[in-house]
Amino acid sequence: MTTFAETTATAPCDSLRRSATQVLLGNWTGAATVPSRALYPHQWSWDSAFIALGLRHVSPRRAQRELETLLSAQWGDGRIPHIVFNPAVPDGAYFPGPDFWRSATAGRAAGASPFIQTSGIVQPPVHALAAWLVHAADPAESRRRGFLPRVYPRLAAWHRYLGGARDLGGGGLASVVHPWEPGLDNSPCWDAALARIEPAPPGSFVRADLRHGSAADRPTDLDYARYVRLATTYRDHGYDDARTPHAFAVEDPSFNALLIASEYALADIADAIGADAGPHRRRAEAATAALIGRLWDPVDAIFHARDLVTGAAIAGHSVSGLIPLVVPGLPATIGKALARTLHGPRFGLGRVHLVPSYDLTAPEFDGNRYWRGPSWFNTAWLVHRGLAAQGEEEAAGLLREQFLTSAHRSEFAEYLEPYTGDARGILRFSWTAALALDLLHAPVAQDAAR
Ligand code: 9WN
Repeated sequence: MTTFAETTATAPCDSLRRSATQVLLGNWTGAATVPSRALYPHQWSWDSAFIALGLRHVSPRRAQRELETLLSAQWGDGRIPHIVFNPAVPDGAYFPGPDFWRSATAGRAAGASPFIQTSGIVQPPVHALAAWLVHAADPAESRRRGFLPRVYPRLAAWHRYLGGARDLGGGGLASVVHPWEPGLDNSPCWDAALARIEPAPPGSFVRADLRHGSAADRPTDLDYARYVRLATTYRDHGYDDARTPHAFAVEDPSFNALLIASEYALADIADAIGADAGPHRRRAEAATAALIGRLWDPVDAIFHARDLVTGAAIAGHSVSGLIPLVVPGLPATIGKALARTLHGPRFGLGRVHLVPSYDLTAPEFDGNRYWRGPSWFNTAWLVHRGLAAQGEEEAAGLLREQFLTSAHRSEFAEYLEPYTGDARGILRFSWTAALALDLLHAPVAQDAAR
């Protein structure tokens, strides 16, 4: 495997920094950044959090704006929608678009904006962590603009929604109700749960994604038919979590780990603005105990998602189960066990490119198809941050080096085939560029350890 220094003969850092910045400038719409001009021409929730982490090194002010644009589309019940639609983009450029979600009408009772069109589902809560790190990049500018006092109430409401209406299992964890919500859309972990869903009729929708990439790299038509059915049912119940008969309800390790890391960030934000940080720290501690109690598997040495419809743990080994490495205060025994799993045959750290999204040894592994095996840059960034926090500096350094090499060589690909490192999905993908800028800035995630 060639390294970052070898693939980029002269001034590798400058060249990478320049091209990553160009990607972000090219994908900026004036108020936010699209993940990709072609495939994803609107604003996505967890993308914007990752993008802000890179933008903070280019323009802290623009990073703040990125997050505040997203937060301006927050619903009255606290949810941050997973897509904020850009009205200037033609209908049909992305499916499912505003006509499908109908947020202003179907989401009215849940407090959706009458003016800003959004989806009705959510994505992982990386936002408070991103807001805190954006502030830390330039505290003086942040204070001058009153950034933290403005975003704090919205971020707190977002966490209250997840900890309240979304604690469907009643055990202190947030649930996801659609495979798009954990962000790892077609993970094999969801196969059994999705198989129970009656697909929407063929021909009742038209996919836009296949115009921009190879069908072999994307979810299947049958996956889409089930995604559409689940979203339709939620919409037709007013996006009301209590009223919707959720046929897909899962406690996902990564989603909850990010909520915990963000809850600690909210405590830091509260301290910085003179609010009471105590409730945030207590909630983070309670959620950590719930995460370990409900999802940790000491035999497999990984966190497994839990299917709330059957009540059973989902047996598959997904990168999601490693991301709790980012949880501040995770017991060291669990951190060490996760690091061993990462080096083992299922994830092959150092022997493949980055961290595969799914178990390399499983029959369902597919190195090309989206979240069924390919390595993604946002999960690599999270695992890198978690390893650094756990004191696993050598592994963190290796992953950082691989990240920068692959990001540059692949032209900021959306994801990679883990064995060859070949680019998959689309190129000039925003979070790949943003997180490369972030890793370029600091040799290891110095702010990861608490
Ligand atoms: C559905 C935007 C998003 C990411 C997700 C990724 C993909 C959308 C899609 O793109 O999902 O939300 O159309 O496939 O799976 O993680 O946020 O980049």
